Amino acid sequence: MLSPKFSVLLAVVPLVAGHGYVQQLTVDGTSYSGWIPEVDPYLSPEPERIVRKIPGNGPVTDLSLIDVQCNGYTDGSFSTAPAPIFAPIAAGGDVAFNWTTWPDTHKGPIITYMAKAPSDITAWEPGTDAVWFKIDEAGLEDGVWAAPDGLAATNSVYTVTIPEALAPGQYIIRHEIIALHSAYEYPGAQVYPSCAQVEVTGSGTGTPTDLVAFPGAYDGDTPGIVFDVYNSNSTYTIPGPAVWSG
Ligand SMILES: *[C@@H]1O[C@H](CO)[C@@H](O)[C@H](O)[C@H]1NC(C)=O
Ligand SMILES: *[C@@H]1O[C@H](CO)[C@@H](O)[C@H](O)[C@H]1NC(C)=O
Ligand SMILES: [Cu+2]
Repeated sequence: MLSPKFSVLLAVVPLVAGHGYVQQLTVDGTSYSGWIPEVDPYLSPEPERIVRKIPGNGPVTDLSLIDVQCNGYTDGSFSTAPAPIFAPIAAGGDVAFNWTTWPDTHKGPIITYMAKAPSDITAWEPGTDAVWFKIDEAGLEDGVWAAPDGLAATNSVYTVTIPEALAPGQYIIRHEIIALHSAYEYPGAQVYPSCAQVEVTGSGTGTPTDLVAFPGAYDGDTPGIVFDVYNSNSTYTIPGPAVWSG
């Protein structure tokens, strides 16, 4: 049985074909499926993923909405519903995000944040609290964009290292591509966020700084949100705070 909402999404998907999402993750060497929006909602029972649900393969452009946090939803309204499970990872370990084929036109940065759950991550929604710190970023280097150029060189897989100094606990990893092909004005930049749930082990005691909120971190005045991507001989300022590396 399709809800009215899914009927609408199915009607819209062909028009927005050519975007993307994280289809698979490798966390400390173990492979997990992402939330597959074309398949998973229609399976019974619904599969349990470490990734918070996304409504489809499209972007978020109104950066004031909660949708910019995880591109997620709960029944009937967009939100950030927790996923039922999480993946273990040792601090210093790698998370590899395997994106669906990324469109050539969608040039932009790849940015990764984390946020520490105060208790059970399978019940935590950060809302608009400033809890997110940046652990990785890649933008424009010598004319080469993180997306799609960097991804094309790595089979669409982007790998992030969890800072060795990070304190143990349960975290959301918010990984995103921002596509800039329409970013000459706001709204225009297309944010494709994906939220994975992990439990970090180790003996780190580092305290992340520069915490930001989603929504909140980005708006039309944030450097790197409005940008003329067709002028490839310009320098690009990656949005958001400095990277915390421990
Ligand atoms: C990415 O995930 C897809 C779907 O699971 C898989 O077919 C593909 O081999 C993966 N790519 C890499 C480089 O692991
Ligand atoms: C970019 O512009 C500068 C200044 O006009 C020029 O010196 C440089 O060679 C250009 N770089 C590229 C990659 O076109
Ligand atoms: Cu697109």
